Amino acid sequence: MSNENNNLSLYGWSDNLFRQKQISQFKDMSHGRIIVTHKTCYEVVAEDGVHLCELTGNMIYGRMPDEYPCTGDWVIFQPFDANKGIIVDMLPRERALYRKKNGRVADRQAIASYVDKAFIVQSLDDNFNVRRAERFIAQVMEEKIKPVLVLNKADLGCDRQKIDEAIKHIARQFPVFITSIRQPQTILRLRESITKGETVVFVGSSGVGKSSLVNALCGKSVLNTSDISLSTGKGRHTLGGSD
Ligand SMILES: Nc1nc2c(ncn2[C@@H]2O[C@H](COP(=O)(O)OP(=O)(O)OP(=O)(O)O)[C@@H](O)[C@H]2O)c(=O)[nH]1
Ligand SMILES: [Mg+2]
Repeated sequence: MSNENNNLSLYGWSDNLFRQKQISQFKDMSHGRIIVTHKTCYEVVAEDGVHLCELTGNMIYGRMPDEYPCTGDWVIFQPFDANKGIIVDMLPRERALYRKKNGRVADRQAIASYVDKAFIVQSLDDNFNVRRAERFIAQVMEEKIKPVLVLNKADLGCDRQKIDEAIKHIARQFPVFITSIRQPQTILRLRESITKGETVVFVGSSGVGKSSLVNALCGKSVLNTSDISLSTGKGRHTLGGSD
């Protein structure tokens, strides 16, 4: 049998995932990828469009907080009505990022999975901190996700020589991009580093420009930035693929 889901391959569907699905008792149902996580439901992109899905009882009870589906997970669902569904199974998760709630490992929550690259964003002001960047790099590498350092707000007039010196040990091993949403050529270079079908996430402190960078990369406003509202975007996680 072969995998013929051409459009989902843009979202990362692979022969390996196809084989994993064949092992599930629900292998004859639809599959798709979670693209947005709401409080009690999920938006799942499937071959025939996006379905708003809830979890079946089996998917809710007896699970640890980090075992609940998250954005990026591949799931099997039973479609019903137009564009609705019930998630009945989840394919084994790989390359995930987690967040510790209340600083406790036992309370950790998955925030994104099947991530290929993590753009670790800092802004070139007080936020710039080499040790923090190193910690993020170590964390994403543990999950076999490729780290990329993005130093944003280059237009603020930083001391480039000092910055280059501070990060040279990182730049020897990993890609580093110096960006500004006000300098289109820096955004172009960042975009060229993302390949088709790849899943990338943006991580970093609030206000460093993650949403602005995603918007600049997409060439349109897909996420709110703090200029517009401080409270929007809750429950959504920035998970950008290329297209
Ligand atoms: N000068 C300058 N400002 C920028 C740049 N990128 C983003 N900003 C501004 O920084 C502020 C925060 O940007 P956001 O994109 O909302 O930051 P964020 O990282 O998404 O923040 P959270 O969503 O809170 O995590 C906004 O006012 C942006 O306009 C840049 O390259 N240069
Ligand atoms: Mg944001």
